[in-house]
Amino acid sequence: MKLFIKLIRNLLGGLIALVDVITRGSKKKRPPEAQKAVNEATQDLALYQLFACPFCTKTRRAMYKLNLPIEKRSVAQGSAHREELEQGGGRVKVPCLRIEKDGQVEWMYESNDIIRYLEQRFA
Ligand SMILES: N[C@@H](CCC(=O)N[C@@H](CS)C(=O)NCC(=O)O)C(=O)O
Repeated sequence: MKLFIKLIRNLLGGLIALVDVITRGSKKKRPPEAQKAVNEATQDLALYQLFACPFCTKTRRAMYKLNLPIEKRSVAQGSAHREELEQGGGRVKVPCLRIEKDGQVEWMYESNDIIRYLEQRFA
């Protein structure tokens, strides 16, 4: 039964991710120099996520819309990124944005907080 629920959840999550890709539309356009600066700034960010997680889809959609090439790190079972997230952030919950600034690392959980942070910094 548990396995069946997991399967349905993953199927629904995958469907939401697919609909997102089909309907996401266009990215934010910036002059080349501005986009270059944004690309550089996003190198200090990484999104820990799962493909079929609807909260991750929502966050990836915001990243796409804002044209942010943030590295996505899957925390699938057994992956090294899952370990990193657990050790660094304290729990395996996604999405989680890893923010590195002046040698300090912050782990930001909650899709709404992540989206707000990205919009305030890059919109
Ligand atoms: N309120 C959170 C919900 C995130 C959430 O429930 N993520 C699920 C995957 S879809 C998860 O990681 N669950 C594991 C847990 O909560 O420990 C958000 O908006 O980011």
